Order: sequence, then structure tokens, then C-alpha cells
Amino acid sequence: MSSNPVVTSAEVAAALADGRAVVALESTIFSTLGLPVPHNREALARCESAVRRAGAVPAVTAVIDGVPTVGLEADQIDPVLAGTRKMSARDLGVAVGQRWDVGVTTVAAAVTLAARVGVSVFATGGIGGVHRGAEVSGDISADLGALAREPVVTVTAGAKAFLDLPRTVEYLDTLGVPLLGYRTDEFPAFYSRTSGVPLRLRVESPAEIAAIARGCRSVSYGGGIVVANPIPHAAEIPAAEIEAVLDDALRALDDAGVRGAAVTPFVLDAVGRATEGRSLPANLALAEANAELAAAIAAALAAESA
Ligand code: PSU
Ligand code: MN
Repeated sequence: MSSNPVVTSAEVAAALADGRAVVALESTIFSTLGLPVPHNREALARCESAVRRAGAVPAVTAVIDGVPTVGLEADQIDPVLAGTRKMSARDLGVAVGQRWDVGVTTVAAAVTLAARVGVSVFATGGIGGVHRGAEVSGDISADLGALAREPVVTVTAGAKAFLDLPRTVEYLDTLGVPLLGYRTDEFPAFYSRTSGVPLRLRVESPAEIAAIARGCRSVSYGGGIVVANPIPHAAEIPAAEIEAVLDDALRALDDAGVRGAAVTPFVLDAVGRATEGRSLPANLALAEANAELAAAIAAALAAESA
């Protein structure tokens, strides 16, 4: 393993060597770009405990001092929480070449690093997708390509409604990514359990998802699987309430002329400020629920291959 330029923490390395369950986590959500202080630290603690409760080892992904890393040592947590440089898959090699102090991972960068060390299950809050107006701006998150490319099961609460959700689902279809609704027939909209966008495939248990992952391997499908896990009922914010806030945020985005990688952080910040009391607990609850489901899937996969 010493020739692998992607480094694992001591705990993650030991778990991988023993064939125990590991769940990769992205770090943008835990950085200043994803959630405000101190909620980012709370989100990390809750996601890590949820993974551990389900018998798996959490592995936060990042680039630290120019080194791509899966699983943080204790002294690496604070720098990642304070991280301000977002990395998609396209930025990983740049962060290494330029020796960035801290690069935090989007979904695209996280699944890429996870795959390099053989971690096959990953949890996020929400994936990026096709932006509204993409027919003009061309803005489609590189998350989608990475989800199709890397052999990782990703658990997500769908995607935020500031994206074009029907086109996001269609794009995953086009890329050939199995998109599984976890106990749902609709693509969830992050804060809301429903979006009106139907899904073709529904699953009921972690064991069923593990069996599908095995099935994908058996036919040499080399890409990823996306599991759409609706936010827990108790934490849900109704779609109508979110929609009004989003309209304002998207207008502000236009007025400010924000483009490219800055779009998602800009909208997250605007929605966060407009709905603070509701959206923060919702965000934490869905991230924790995704970590828990991912750990159960990882445990089912580890048991099958034991
Ligand atoms: N959606 C959220 N919260 C987030 C993100 C998306 O609700 O924190 C982050 C994730 O890290 C995701 C990234 O991978 O934004 C997508 O950014 P872009 O649209 O620039 O690809
Ligand atoms: Mn983009």
C-alpha cells in the first residue's frame, strides 16, 4: 500500500485490512462552505457516531498539506472544519500539485478518493446535479460524472430543489447510473421527502442494496450506485416553504453574477440565512440518517464478502 499516493488514517487502514465496513464522508458539508460554525462540527460528530453505531468506521476525505487523505487523524479535524477551498474531482490533482494546505471534497472528489483506497460506500447530504437554466449556462455538477465513473454506493437525500431535479434524474439515467429510491417512489428534494419526480427503482433494505451492488459487480459494471434516502419525517420542511426562499436566492444569484463552482455555496448560504431555524436541524438530521444507512449497507457488504 505504500505506493498508493492516497493516504488512509491508521484506523481506516486497519479496518480495510480486516475487511471491516468503512463509510467515506465528503468534507465540504463539514467545512465553512457547507454549514455555519458550530453546526459543522456537530454535523461531523453526529455523522461519525451514526456510522460507528451501525458498526462501521467513518472516513472523512480531504487533501491536507497536499496529501489526498481518506480518514482523518485527530489533529486534522480542525483544519478541515475551517477549510475554505472546495475541490471537485478536477481539482484533486491541482491541490496535490500546488500542495494546498486544506482542500475539502465535494461528492465528486470524495467518491474518487474513496475508490482509490477500496472504500465502496459513501454518505453525503445532497449530491450536486443539473442546475436550473443549464440549457443556457451549461452548469451540470461534475458530481454526476464521478458518480457514474467510480465504483461506490452513494447515499444522498436526493438533491436540493434549487437544481433542476427532473433533468438531474434524467442525466443519471443517461450516464447509466442505477438510482434507487430507499423506501420511496420519488426522488427526494433534500429538505422535502417528495419532489413529484418519479423513480423507476425502489429498494426496502440495506441487504437488498448490497445484493444490487454485488449484482453490478457480477456483470462488470464499473461505476457507482446512487441511493436516494428521504429526510426523516420529523425533520422535513414542506416543499412550498423552501420554494419561496429558493426563488429569492436564485434571483440574488443572477443579480450578483455568480457562476461556476461558487454557485452551490452561494445558494446554500442564502437558503441557510433565510430559513436558519428550520434548515439547520433538517440538514443535520438528513446527513446523520444518510450516514446511518450507508453504514448499514457497508456492514451488509462486509458480511457478504466475509
Ligand atoms: N448540496 C448541498 N450541500 C452541499 C453540497 C451540495 O445540499 O454541501 C456540496 C457537495 O459537496 C456537492 C457540491 O458535492 O456541493 C456540488 O458542487 P457543484 O455544484 O459546484 O458541483
Ligand atoms: Mn457547477
